[in-house]
Amino acid sequence: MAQRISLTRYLVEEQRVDGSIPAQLRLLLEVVARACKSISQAVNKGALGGVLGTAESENVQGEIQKKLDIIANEVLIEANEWGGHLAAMASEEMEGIYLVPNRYPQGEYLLLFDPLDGSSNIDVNVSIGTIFSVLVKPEGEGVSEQDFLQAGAKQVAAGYCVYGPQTTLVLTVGDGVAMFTLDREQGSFVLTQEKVMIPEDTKEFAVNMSNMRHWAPPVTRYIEECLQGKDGPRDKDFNMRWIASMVADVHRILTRGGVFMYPWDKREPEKAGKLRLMYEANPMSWLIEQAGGAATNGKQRILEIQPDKLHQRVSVILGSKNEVDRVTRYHAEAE
Ligand code: AHM
Ligand code: MG
Repeated sequence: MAQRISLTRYLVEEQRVDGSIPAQLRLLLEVVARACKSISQAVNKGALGGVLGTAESENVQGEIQKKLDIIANEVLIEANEWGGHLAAMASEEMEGIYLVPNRYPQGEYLLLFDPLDGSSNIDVNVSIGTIFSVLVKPEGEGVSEQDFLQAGAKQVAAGYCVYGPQTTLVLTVGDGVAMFTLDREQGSFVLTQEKVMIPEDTKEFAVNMSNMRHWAPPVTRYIEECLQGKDGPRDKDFNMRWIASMVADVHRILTRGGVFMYPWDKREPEKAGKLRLMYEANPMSWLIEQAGGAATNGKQRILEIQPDKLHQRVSVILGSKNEVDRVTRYHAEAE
């Protein structure tokens, strides 16, 4: 039987052989994975665990929180605050940053997460996930929100865990993308794919089509051409998928290619997009680039955007390189 490589062993070897990660970062990633395991348990229990439904609260973006949004946020904080590897955390579900309490040692890393992505899918038993991103705290005393405002290109680790028919953890530390499947009997994540690569071309797009009439012309042009299929300029038929969980849509793209878009739309023109730069777009964009794909906001590489606030939103186009390049070119041509 082929040897099974656990997440722990993978990380130790990344540390030892490739030198991609220091020991503190390895510890941090193991703790995040442990938290994901525990969120996965809660997700699995569903109605039996009393975790479905809405909580009586709103998050900072004015969205109604689900019970699982809050549970997942607490699990991640409790798991990560005592280990000594972190200086602070930031979450889609919390208004300000969370400082590691004084009673624990302070580390040099900053952890950002969307604890439960795809919240609208929780109650209907469709795949959801956790997305995370790790930055290094800049030199200097204390830690402030400003320390988090670093471009995605500065990430030192990023990943997500998708809670679907299987629980899969997908990770990059800048040395390609690796996927780990949760073995529930052993209670450990096992390496099931390494050096994941996305095909450069695709015939599959993912976008919420019900927003089409609100998009900017370059996005409409791209989708209209896809819809014309063999009879149009693209000369091939396209397929559409939309799970409404970014984790699940990105996971499909990492597995078989495709293009994912959540573009700006004119209903709320002052908002750059729906998705959040720091918790969703940055980690996913780095994973996609590490797998040979591309990610832009239509005009600029997402990883190069300099954030000016923690909960900043962004327009997202990511996936198979040639398609992302095409949508980006349509934006340039429209200018
Ligand atoms: P959430 O973080 O509040 O769950 O929102 C993000 C989700 C993404 O996972 C997904 O791509 C998108 O919102 C779905 O939006 P829509 O409801 O327009 O289909
Ligand atoms: Mg969310």
